[in-house]
Amino acid sequence: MKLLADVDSILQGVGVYRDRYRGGERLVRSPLTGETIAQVEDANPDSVTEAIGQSEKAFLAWRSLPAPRRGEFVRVLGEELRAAKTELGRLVTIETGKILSEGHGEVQEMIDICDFAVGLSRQLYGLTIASERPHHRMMEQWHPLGPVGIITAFNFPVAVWSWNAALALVCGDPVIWKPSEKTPLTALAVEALVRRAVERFGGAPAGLSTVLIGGREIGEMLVDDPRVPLVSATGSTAMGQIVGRRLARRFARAILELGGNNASIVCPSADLDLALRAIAFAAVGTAGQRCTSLRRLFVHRDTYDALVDRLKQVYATVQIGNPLTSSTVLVGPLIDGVAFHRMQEVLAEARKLGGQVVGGDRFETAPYPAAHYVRPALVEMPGQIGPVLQETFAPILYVMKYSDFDEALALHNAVRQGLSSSIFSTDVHEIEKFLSVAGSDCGIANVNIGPSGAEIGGAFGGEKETGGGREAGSDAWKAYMRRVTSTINFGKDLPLAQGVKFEV
Ligand code: UN1
Repeated sequence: MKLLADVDSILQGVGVYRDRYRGGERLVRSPLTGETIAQVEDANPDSVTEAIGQSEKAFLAWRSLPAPRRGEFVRVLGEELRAAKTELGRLVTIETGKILSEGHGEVQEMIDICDFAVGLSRQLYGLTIASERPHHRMMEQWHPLGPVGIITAFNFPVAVWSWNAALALVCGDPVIWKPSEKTPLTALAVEALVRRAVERFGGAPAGLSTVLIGGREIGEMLVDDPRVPLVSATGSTAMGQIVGRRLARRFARAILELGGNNASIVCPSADLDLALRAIAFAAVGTAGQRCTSLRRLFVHRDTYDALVDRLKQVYATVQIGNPLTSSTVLVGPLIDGVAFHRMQEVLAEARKLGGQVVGGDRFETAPYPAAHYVRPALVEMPGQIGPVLQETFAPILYVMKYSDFDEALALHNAVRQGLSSSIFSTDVHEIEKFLSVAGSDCGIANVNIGPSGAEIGGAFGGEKETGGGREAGSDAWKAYMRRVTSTINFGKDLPLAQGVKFEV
């Protein structure tokens, strides 16, 4: 009952209309207690088609607004997010189960990308290129692309939307968002904040930013609609394989951010105090439900016992529970029972293959039988086999011993995913090798921090089965625009490139 009132007051506070979260057919549960906290209505196929049509119309108006003016809209949105950070962060916690500082951190990530995008709105630079022909000039321009479909996962229910939306909006593209069916409330809260920003900004076209609640069918409609030139999708590799193929069929663009199986290497020279804290945050933080969570740990045999003993202490003492009722909790629940059962299956498989498992059991002292709290699992594995090769969205850390750095590096790269990675070392040879062409094959390679918790300034994404997409910082904006290369002749002759002669 208390949670229900909490949710109601947050949603009312940010301006969500009550009929958006009461009386619908889709039940929304909080993983904190397992109780139903709202009932939302799915968008129907007609409304999806209509929303895409509106978005297409909005594009024609929005693309003609100067980019810095579009940046002004994102600035206003950032202000709305700042003002609502406390409530929205709490709602993230209620809907995903992550601890409050991470819930608030997620909203901070939204604010940060808005700030980044505002600056970017004056920096959508094209190049001027030297032409080989006399009295000619070459240049490129970046133009808006069209409506952008955004499909997001439950674990970062609002930040991942904002990485895409803030960039897309300054780039001149309307956005259509299908949030995870597990986390529609945070999306509705963001929808209301966008509406406030639209009202304050004045002059934004209708349909600039749309939220479509529902299941896979809605995502499929976005993926298949020729009016949507780009879809950014975050989720499992299995999902990405379907989305990527379907987009390719109609030559649409994809930004895919899929599974990670992130590893760290702990070298003999590592600062173990620092490594221990970094590993704990990356492996048990967010209950192992980040795509950047640490899942594989390679520890040098000289350091192995010392580090693993201390890790076991952390695993035995880390506080698990409802983050709303205790400020010292560091590990919240898993998202649902499916995730819990999958974790148990995978641990059973690991045991069968010789894995020594500490933890991983259901955390029963929490007074919520319908919720799924677990002790994070530390699994000493005899090798990189079986479940170590796959991503399980749960707090399972596989630990493996190594003797030779090159062997550890080879094992590090010998998985199909390529999102994030890190090394703990103070040896410049090892560090530089890890970052070199022959080093980590991931999109993110860190030194003396864990693989998770990236800032928005860098491009976020990974290689191989992670899908290759890049979002947020650096030049990720280019994916949301189309490039036009122009050659301009300001002379009176017509010299042809490559010295071709063609006299008529
Ligand atoms: C995700 O789990 O999908 O780097 C994104 C991180 C966060 C984003 C994770 N900034 O861990």
